[in-house]
Amino acid sequence: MNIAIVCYPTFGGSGVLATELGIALADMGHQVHFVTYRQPVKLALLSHHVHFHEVAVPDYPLFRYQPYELALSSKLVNVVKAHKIELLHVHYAIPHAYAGYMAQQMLLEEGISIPMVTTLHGTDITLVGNHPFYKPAVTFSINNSNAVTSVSESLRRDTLTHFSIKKPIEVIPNFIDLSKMGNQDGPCERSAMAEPHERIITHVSNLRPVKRLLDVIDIFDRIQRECPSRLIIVGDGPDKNPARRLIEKLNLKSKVQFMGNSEEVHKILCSTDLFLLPSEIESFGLAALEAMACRVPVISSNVGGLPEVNIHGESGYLAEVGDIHAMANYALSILNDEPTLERFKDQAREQAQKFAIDLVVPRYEALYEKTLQEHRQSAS
Ligand code: GMT
Repeated sequence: MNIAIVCYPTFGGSGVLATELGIALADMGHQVHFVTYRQPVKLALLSHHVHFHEVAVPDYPLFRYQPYELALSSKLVNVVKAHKIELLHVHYAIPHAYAGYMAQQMLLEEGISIPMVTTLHGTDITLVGNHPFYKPAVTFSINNSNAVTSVSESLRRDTLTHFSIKKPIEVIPNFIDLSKMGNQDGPCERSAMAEPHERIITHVSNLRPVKRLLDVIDIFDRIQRECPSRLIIVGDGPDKNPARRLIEKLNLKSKVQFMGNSEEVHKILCSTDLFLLPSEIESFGLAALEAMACRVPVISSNVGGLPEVNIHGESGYLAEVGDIHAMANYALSILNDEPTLERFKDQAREQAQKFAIDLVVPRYEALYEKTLQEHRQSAS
């Protein structure tokens, strides 16, 4: 099948997931065309089956805001025609589903009819998409997609609660390639990050307020008072400076390391003992799944899709948003003794196996086939 995938190419769950999906589909023999404004960060290698088409938006003095949707939909029209694309798969509704719909309409004028699958990832529904500025366009784009998926049952419920949706939404969870994550070929460089007697705690995110980075620091502060440990923060974003100030205030500077954005998170996770994700909102928590795949137990909040990923008392623990006391206590109950930590590590990896790439990607493939078939039937 010739498939066009539209996604954000940056660090962030939806872009990472879309890229991994495209690579997996290409390995299965499909032709995959990524259409976005930059080569996705995880798309290191292009091949006979993986292609990248850049959406360029030329600047013009009249524009206060560059019309990205326009450029994207025009690019989609050109890519569909040039590469005989049979199906569009857009990740993150804003503005991708809207641009995809416009491309479909333009193509129809030329007698080309192709279906569009929209995957909802989280903030496109719970945070950004829910805003009255965007809501009518998001509702319209979802209702006019040929098929809609969400990455968790919780996100499906949120979508149906907040939007007037007339389409069925299929839950296809995010997935993980266990041969890449948690299957380190080289040695783990633990000694570069901590002393042998110290535990390593890690947080990975885009450091936006919804991730509650300050809670991460507070939880770590409580942990390190009872259990010698270091905190590694991977990612970049607006809460970095407020976090630095809190670290200074709590006198934790020598114990916390900022690593910036990394394409090799697995090299940090392989040395990690515990992962913290105390988010305010989280439709799935791909970062938690990546940690679990690397045998790292997770302490998270209990919001959104997190309880579907992190199982309380098995792969880690969950607590109410903002309950840093409970999160620190749960963390210490895992870290304080070696057999418990080892048990949680094994259980975390076991839980991650339920989201193995081989189990999930065929569900997308089956959905594409079903959507194509229905589309052909309705056209004839
Ligand atoms: O976490 C973010 O804000 C980034 C966002 C994205 O679009 O990359 O993540 C969302 O999609 C991920 C992949 O499906 C999910 O794992 C994240 O939970 C979700 N983020 C939120 O819901 C806040």
